[in-house]
Amino acid sequence: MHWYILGAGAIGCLCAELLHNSGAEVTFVLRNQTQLDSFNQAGRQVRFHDADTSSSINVDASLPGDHATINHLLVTTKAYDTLPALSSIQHRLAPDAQIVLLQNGCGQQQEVTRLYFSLQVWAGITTHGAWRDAPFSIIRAGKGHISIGPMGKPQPALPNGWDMLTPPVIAEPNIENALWRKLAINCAINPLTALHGCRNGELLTDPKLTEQMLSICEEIEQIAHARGHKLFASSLFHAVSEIAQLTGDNFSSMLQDLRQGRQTEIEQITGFLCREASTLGMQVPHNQRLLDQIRTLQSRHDIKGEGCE
Ligand code: KPL
Repeated sequence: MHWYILGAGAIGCLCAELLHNSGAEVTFVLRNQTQLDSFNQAGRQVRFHDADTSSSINVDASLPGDHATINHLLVTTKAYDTLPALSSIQHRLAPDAQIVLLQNGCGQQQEVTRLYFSLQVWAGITTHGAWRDAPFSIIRAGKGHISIGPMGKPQPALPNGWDMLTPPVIAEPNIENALWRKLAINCAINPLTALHGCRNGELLTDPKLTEQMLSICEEIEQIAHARGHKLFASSLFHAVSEIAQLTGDNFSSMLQDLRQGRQTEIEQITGFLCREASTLGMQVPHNQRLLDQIRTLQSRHDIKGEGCE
């Protein structure tokens, strides 16, 4: 089995390791020659570290303009890069290629399923914690799991070879619901922490932020319910508080993006929620305010957004 990976960030690299360890051949599709040069400088290796261990794997790399046919593709780019990245390799995709989208946010999965209707598409979420301290060098920040499920037409529960991964990948028959759960958590934590420049845990220790988080959660829950998604056994606020506690020392991915001058995934997170609300004719003023504030912050720093709506 040969898996290509678009997106060599922390999650792309972690998945490269899982696939490599399962016996699959793994090739990154890197963005451009500069990224390929940096990969060559890293010895065409990906390195992994945690407090006590370090390891490395060797993987191949190609560029979008190459010609080898792609039958199996994992996409771990930022959510907003999905369509441009896929279109850069469209000429290489086999007509019935298998694609796994493992990213934050919502909307892009449905778009890919609609636009690339001949392909077999799975979407997924992961709770693995990892971050990149240098190109192709990953710090493990907590073991988690990956859940994958088919999008659109009837397909096998997992793509080829993904039943061989360790730890086992969870086959999630209702992946849309899982995507909504992850979206709800990201909507509640990411923009607030990004705006206030705080760690996830501070959402629980600052009463003003906790109150804001509660209002945000109530709006998300109303939209999810209107869309037919029951999110958690407890309230969303309760579930989010647990995650904010568990990841208390972390800076959310949105805050990290802002600090590093990168575009955030706000349009695929809170933007998606606000678009859903508008389609349903419902109001989400607290979430809309967060969306506007992050857009303003991005434009102040001259970070390009998608300008949805
Ligand atoms: O997924 C996350 C993110 O930062 O994107 C959470 C769960 C909020 C942890 O930081």
